[in-house]
Formats: sequence, C-alpha cells, structure tokens
Amino acid sequence: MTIIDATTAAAPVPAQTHRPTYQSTYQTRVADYWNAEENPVNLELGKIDDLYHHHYGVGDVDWSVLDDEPGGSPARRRDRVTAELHRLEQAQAELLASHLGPLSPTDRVFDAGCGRGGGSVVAHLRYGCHADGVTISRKQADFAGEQARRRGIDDKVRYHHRNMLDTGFPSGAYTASWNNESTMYVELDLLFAEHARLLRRGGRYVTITGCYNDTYGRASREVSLINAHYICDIHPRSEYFRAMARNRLVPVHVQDLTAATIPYWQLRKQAEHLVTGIEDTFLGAYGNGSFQYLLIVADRV
Ligand code: GPP
Ligand code: MG
Repeated sequence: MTIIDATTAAAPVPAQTHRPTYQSTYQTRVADYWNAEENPVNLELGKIDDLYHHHYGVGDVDWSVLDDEPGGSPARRRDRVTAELHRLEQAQAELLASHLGPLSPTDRVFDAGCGRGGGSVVAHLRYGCHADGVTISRKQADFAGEQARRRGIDDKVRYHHRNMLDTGFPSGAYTASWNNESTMYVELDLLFAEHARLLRRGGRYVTITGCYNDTYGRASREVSLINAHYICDIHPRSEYFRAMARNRLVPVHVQDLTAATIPYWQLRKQAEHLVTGIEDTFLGAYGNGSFQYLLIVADRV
C-alpha cells in the first residue's frame, strides 16, 4: 500500500559552516530558545569573573549570605547571594573537569552543548588543553568566542555553531569530551555515537545530567514541567547505560549528585532577584524521588 501525505512538507535544511547538515524543526526551536535567553541567573553570575555557565551548582551553601550584615544594604545582600550561587556552579564545573584528566596542553577536548562557553574555559585553565565547544545557538557561539578572545585564549579554545550530533570534527582527535546538562536535548544513541567517533581509544567521556528515576516509574509531573520549561526531553537513568554500552563507552564512575545539588536550589529559590520560576519544580522533583542529578564517567574502548 502506498500512503501519500501531501500535507507533510520536507524539512528545511539550513546551511552550516562545515557542511550542510539536517536540522529538525525541534532543533530550530531549541536554538530559538537559547538565542533569546538572557536570564539574570546566568548573566549576573557569569559577570563576576567572566565564566558563564549553563548548569546548576553542587556543594554546601554558606547560608550566612542571607543574613543582614551590620550596615549592609539590600544590594550588598543580593550580590552575596549571586556570588554564592556562582561559587556552587563553578564547583560543579570543576567537579566535571576533574574527571576529564589527566590531560596535557597538547590534548584536545570536546564540549558538547557548550552554552556561553564557561566549561571549556574551566578545562583549558585546568589542563592547558585545546578545546572545541559546540552549540546549536549562533548567539551563544559568538558570545563564547568573544569571551575567549578577551581572555587571549582563542588560539586554544574555540566555539562553533554546529550540531553536537554531527560536528564534522576529525575522528579520534579528542582525548576527552563531555556534556554538561545538554544530553536532554538529543537522542542518546546519536549523541554517544558521535562522542565515540571523536574520542581516541582510551579517551574519557563525562556527563553531568538530570535524569528521571526508573524506580519512580515514568516521568513525573515535575519532570514533565521541567521538560516544558526548557523544551527538552529528560531521559530515564537506564537509557544512559544502555546507550553507552551500545557505543563503546564503558562507565568507570557513577555518582548521584542529587543531595549535593538540593542546597543550590534552596538558595536559588530565595534569590528573588534571580529566580526564573522553575525552582520549586526542581525541589519537588528531587523531593519525590522522580528525578536525579547524576555524574557518569566512561572510558572509550
Ligand atoms: C541549565 O541551563 C539547564 C539546562 C541546560 C536544561 C535542563 C537541564 C536539566 C538538568 C533538566 P541554564 O543555566 O541556562 O538554566 P537557568 O536559566 O534555569 O539557570
Ligand atoms: Mg543557570
């Protein structure tokens, strides 16, 4: 039987710098989100030391930032809360970077879904390595590139407006690669196939991600609200390990960071100058056991 559906138009194929690649309507909507995104919780934190992150924080909160200091002003209190949230996000980036190594300055790393670029800068400052960051947002790639130029590290840290599933980078050229809270925008089999292609044998892959908990059942209401908020599709924990096993990535370290990230959300909820409205949903998702914040480290075999 032949089914002809005249209402379904062929998807447009926009140009990319390395070569034409397919971009779905969904991917275009995701790019639209990040091209328009200017949340103070990202820009105000990044401004502190020009490390712009698009992920959450880990570690214990210094709750004294909420105290009224003698002679302190509301503005001073806001600055202290902003700095504390940034410290926790920076600790998350350092935790991820610590699992990439050891690396030498001649090594090359791949940052899949690099946002405004903070993670690649953290890896470069730590190891002196070359870094290639990839984002589907033209605006983020330009912003991150400008940051690298200002730091004078643009000879080693480069950002590209490309699809992380289809980078066009050379096979086996990377010693380490990662996704920091960007896996929920893509199919894991396609993603891990690209990481496995780019990593040399014995290379290291790291992800920190929010996943839904298989023991809860399916995606909870809170997980669905997070999906709607960011236009993403949070995977179950099990899917990571299945997809890694199918793509030559063998887990060597798995850490549940849920307890370590809850304090970040408790503080962020009280940062009235920075909240985006998703804070209670994250706390609810972690609280009812439907959602987990996970670190997975894997070797490319
Ligand atoms: C962090 O980005 C969030 C994502 C990249 C998507 C969803 C992540 C999950 C773990 C589910 P951000 O820093 O831009 O978010 P926000 O503006 O809320 O700080
Ligand atoms: Mg943020």
